[in-house]
Amino acid sequence: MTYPTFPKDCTSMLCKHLSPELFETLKDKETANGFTLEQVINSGLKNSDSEIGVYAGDEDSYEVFAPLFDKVIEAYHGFSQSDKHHSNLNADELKINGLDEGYILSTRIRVGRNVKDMPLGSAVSKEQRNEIEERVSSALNALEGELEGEYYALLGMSKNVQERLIKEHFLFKDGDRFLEYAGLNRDWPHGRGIYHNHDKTFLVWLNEEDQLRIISMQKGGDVLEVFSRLVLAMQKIEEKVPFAYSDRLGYISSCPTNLGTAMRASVHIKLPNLGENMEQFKTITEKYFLQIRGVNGEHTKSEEGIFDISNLRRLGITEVEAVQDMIDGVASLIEAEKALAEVVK
Ligand code: ADP
Ligand code: ILO
Repeated sequence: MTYPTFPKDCTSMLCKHLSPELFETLKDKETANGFTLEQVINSGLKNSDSEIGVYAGDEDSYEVFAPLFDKVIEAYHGFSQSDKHHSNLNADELKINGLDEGYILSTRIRVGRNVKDMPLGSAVSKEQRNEIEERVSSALNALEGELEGEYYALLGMSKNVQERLIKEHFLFKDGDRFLEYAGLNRDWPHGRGIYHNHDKTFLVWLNEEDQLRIISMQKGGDVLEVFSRLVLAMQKIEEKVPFAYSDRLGYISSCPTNLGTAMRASVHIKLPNLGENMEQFKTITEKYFLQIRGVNGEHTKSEEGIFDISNLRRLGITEVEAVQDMIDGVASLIEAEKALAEVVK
């Protein structure tokens, strides 16, 4: 492979950080599973509008290709090579700080997880992926109480059911082009599926970008209830299925943006006035380290003034701090929206 030509307007972290010199030092390296630089950067090369552009194939990728990944990790999370990740799941430390919960349409907190001693999704074989599905779905089907529910494999799920679950924000979409070129859609739909409890307030996605996405969600703005349910679920699942975890980087994920807590705490919220004042909107989201997504998830647009607002950083801060970023930032957005609504009255 020779040094790639990036389009002039390319702004991804891959274009920014993969210099010709760095490329030369990494181009012939591979991980213990045989994952190469070409595979790490393929999604970013094929999708020149990527924001990040790199994926890991295994935990070893973060070591072997560290000179590239560490640059991306530092730029995204503000986490340097000498930093170490820490966890804190104590819901009692969360401060609601005057958040007007009535303003929030729905709250969702998810974490990504991958199975210890298995390659990540980009490098996993079909047999390994099926084994993961079998191990994890058995553990999930044994859950009790509020978490009790059923696993539904994508293979054999009717198109109608699949589309309804996606529209209601419960299920992942298929055909994502970023995942496609990362090798994460291989053998689709084999090994993929969704588990949910009877109320659909606790869900687990299997073998999408990460091997597990553990999700707690409900209507309204009770962040504490959503967080507490997620923590219970994470702990119950980890008792049965050990996850890939590094002392330095925390939970290991396919995309470097999800390392550490692998947690994204989001609300769906109607902010029509801020939506018309993007400069003010972005000033607040930058101050509180928040990300703005559209109403149907990443790479989608806002509809009817509804936005998905979540914490941006996931590594080098604890789970409590990640959720606190979201709470404080959303409280500030709500205050700004109310003030703008008064002006246009
Ligand atoms: P992820 O959160 O796993 O990174 P996406 O951004 O693609 O992935 O979101 C997955 C789904 O979750 C989408 O349908 C999205 O609309 C939905 N979602 C995210 N946050 C919320 C929320 N607070 N309330 C309801 N649905 C949400
Ligand atoms: N590879 C895509 C998405 C990056 C961040 N989102 C995740 C982890 N789903 C890009 O580089 O824009």
